[in-house]
Amino acid sequence: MNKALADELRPADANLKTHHLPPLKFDYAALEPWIDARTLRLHHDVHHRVYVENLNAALAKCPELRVHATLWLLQNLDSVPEDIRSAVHHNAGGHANHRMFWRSMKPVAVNEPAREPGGALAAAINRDFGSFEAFKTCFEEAGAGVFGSGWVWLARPRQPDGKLEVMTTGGHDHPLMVDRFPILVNDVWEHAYYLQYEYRRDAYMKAWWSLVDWDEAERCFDLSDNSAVDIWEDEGGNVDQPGGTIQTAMPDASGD
Ligand code: MN3
Repeated sequence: MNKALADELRPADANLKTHHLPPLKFDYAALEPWIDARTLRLHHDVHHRVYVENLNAALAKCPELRVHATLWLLQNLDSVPEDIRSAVHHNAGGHANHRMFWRSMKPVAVNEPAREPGGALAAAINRDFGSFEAFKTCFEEAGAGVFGSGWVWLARPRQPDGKLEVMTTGGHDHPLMVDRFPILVNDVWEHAYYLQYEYRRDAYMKAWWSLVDWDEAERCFDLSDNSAVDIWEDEGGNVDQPGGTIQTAMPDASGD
């Protein structure tokens, strides 16, 4: 989305901007058996919702920041007052990362063959990792090596012709905070897998390949250069329009 269109889509009173929990594109049970319905429901309806609510609560104290998307906030934390900086950092990151995580997956059709990337992304993976299998091993090892809570990403440096990289972030930090465009992400916080896989993060990560939406990853790869920087700054501002919140009767829980 270009800047002019993004501005046009903003609410007339920009100060009324509120962050919203985006609905899932699929049913809670649609990712079974790889991610079970209970895990998905709690993860989306409780964990992600709490990040959104806490972000809005923090920003209520600083209305001038309510014109900005989550990715802008994460890249401009110096502009956030110190008393809410930590809350904005954690919750804007939690919101932005989960939004991308849900879009990174889609249900598997009956008898669907194993998924692989295509197009320019497949060529870049082969060029920069040697093969798709080598990339997957690299990604799984990086995810297994995250100490505590964090995320594993396929990303690309924010420079012309930057090579693909596997990287990890702690907490809810985002690749753009270290000048990387994100292409694919997996959540390796325990809340993403513990109910189903217990301590076996490696089994969860291997199962997760079945769910990857490579069309979405290819879309992100196409955006991974500086000519698309406005789009990245607006992601999170205009994709979470009002009306997307799923009403649930889940008990309150902490963000973690
Ligand atoms: Mn999570």
